[in-house]
Amino acid sequence: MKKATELNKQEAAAELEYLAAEMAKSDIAYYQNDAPYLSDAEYDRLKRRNREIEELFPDLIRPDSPSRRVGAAVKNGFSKVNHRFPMLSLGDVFSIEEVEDFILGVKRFLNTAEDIAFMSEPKIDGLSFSARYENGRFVQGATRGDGSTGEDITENLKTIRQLPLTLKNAPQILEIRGEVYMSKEDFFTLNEKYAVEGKKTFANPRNAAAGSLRQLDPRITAERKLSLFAYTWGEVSERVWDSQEDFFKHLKDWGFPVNPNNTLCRSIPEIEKSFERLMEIRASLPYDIDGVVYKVNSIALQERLGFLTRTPRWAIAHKFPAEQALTLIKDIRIQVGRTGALTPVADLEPVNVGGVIVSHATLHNEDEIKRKDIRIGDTVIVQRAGDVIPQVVEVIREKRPADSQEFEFPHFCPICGAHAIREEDEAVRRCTGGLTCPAQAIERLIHFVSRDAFDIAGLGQKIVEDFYREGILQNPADIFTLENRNRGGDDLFSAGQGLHLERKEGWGKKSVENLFSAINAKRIISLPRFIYALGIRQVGSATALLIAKNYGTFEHFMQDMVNKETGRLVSVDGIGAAMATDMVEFFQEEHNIKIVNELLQQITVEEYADSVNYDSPLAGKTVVFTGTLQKMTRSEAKAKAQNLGAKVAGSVSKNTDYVIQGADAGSKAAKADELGIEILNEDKFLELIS
Ligand code: 0OW
Repeated sequence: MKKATELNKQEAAAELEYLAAEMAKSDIAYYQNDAPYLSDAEYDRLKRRNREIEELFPDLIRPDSPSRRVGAAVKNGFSKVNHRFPMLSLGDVFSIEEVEDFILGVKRFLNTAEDIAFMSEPKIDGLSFSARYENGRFVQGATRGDGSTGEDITENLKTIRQLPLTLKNAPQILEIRGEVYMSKEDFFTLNEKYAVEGKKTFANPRNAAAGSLRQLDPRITAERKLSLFAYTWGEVSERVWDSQEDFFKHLKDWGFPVNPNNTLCRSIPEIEKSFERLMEIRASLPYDIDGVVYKVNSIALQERLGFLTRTPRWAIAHKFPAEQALTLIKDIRIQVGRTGALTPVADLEPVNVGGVIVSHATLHNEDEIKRKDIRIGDTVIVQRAGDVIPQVVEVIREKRPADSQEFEFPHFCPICGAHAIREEDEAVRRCTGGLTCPAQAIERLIHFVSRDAFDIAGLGQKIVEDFYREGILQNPADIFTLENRNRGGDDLFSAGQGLHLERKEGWGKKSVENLFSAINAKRIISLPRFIYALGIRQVGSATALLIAKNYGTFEHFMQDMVNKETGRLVSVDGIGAAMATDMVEFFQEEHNIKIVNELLQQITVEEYADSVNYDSPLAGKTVVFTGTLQKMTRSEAKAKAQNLGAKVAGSVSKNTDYVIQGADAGSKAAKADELGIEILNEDKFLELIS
């Protein structure tokens, strides 16, 4: 074998091509069939030879070279990636009956009685990723984030040997999605190493994988052993597969690891069998799974079924039963949330539940405590289902100490002392202190900076509590004036009064600067996030998304709320009258308006990109369907109308705008005639929505 220094350019290029092919072959053999084609020593020898030649001929470095896998460290924070197609989540079910309901729902939506094939896939408990390839080369990697926007982890994904850097015979644009995970063995080894080094260990493989993938320095990611399975796609210039099963074949041809337990099921018994089998082998699998994902196999049917707000209608996650354990209740505390709700929490004797140490469990509310008669000193069964917070299932009466007392639920707020009252129809007891209650103000601030809201790194619970108690942060608007106030404002005379955080205990110039740059990085925010961040009662991130979709801008939304205009709001499927009342009430409070207006001075709330296109002839209209449609089912038609901003009503009334009449129309058409409401036949409807 010639020395690298003796090679000419042509020989070097040829040998680099050979080395890349050998190492890629070895990667695929190792990861797909668990049959290493080369020993680690031989693989490392090829890698070394490859690096030697590349150092002599840097312009010959190939895109699929292993030396491309470890890049430079990212500076401060990841840049954002907007997903062309949202990275969806999955609805959860916990029993085979619910799976049957799901399948019935699919059949009903498609108005078919024939059996539908489903792909059954182990639900890998890791971190979702997206890998974008252009002209067969890996160009960008991203995390799921909030489903619409993720973090750019291109450099980190490259360090995972199982991720092909180049693809043969792939569509010009191809986005592959899947799950990055850390195997149980690699997790155990890493934690052992960290324990010996006195470093913080990870609670479970998923946290270890997430922590490793979201490292700013890819060299650290490279040290952690990460793996991946591919299981779906995002943007694709030409979809060359027509089923999930066919897609898995393409994935394997391209060199992606595909889970060997994926199974095509043609009936409910087969689905049930696949679930039982995965439950049996779960403990012996080299990676964590927390359930089974069932997907309609045919892509054509998937496209007809479409999506709900955040989840597909054609897939469901069947979660494994929760893990349980016995332990002791040492104390019962009352937490006060940002809406003033008093939530009882049990402090437990720490116990291992399904591999995770649990030391707190929620007791939900006072009715739950009474119903289960839970007392301090009781021995109880606790259970943990996935990442849901642990809960107390029941008390073991025989182990109750003789002197145990019933728990008295307080009628005053333990934080501010204000009276805590229960509305007659509510299970929850709320503090009446409002924003003067520190707990609510603090919880509101913590919610405001949390991951699905402003996601301000560096403003964690402890800092928010400190800054609140010291009067540095009283409400969300104060976050964005912090830097200015730290300096002492712009006008000279107040300069002396600056906060000078850098002089505070535990702070320095650098950490204060990092905090300000983290805050400044979030002065532009998406509309759903901003609405969610306000912490309006009952408005979670899914509802915030619906509002964004239907209002397009914050001003539109706020205007209607201030004017108590709830027409558009209640016309949105998924927003009820009670929710609308809470939203209107929020904007009737002067204090909230003041904070919102101060915030809008400091930040920019983006217009919602794909809000309901208001030029669609159905936007804001109320439609009623009657009779049988020929070209699609009633459910498909309803979903299409809703996606165009229409409200679909069940019966004809004076505020119906259109009646869409299929074959054999009934009384609704007659009523429409009577009220002079426009009647469209199916073709006219299709014309309108195309
Ligand atoms: N965790 C998984 C898994 C899977 C996507 C496609 C459309 C919606 C879900 O193993 N095997 N298949 C999918 O299919 N998703 C999965 O995980 C998702 C990602 C985010 C939430 C779920 O964990």
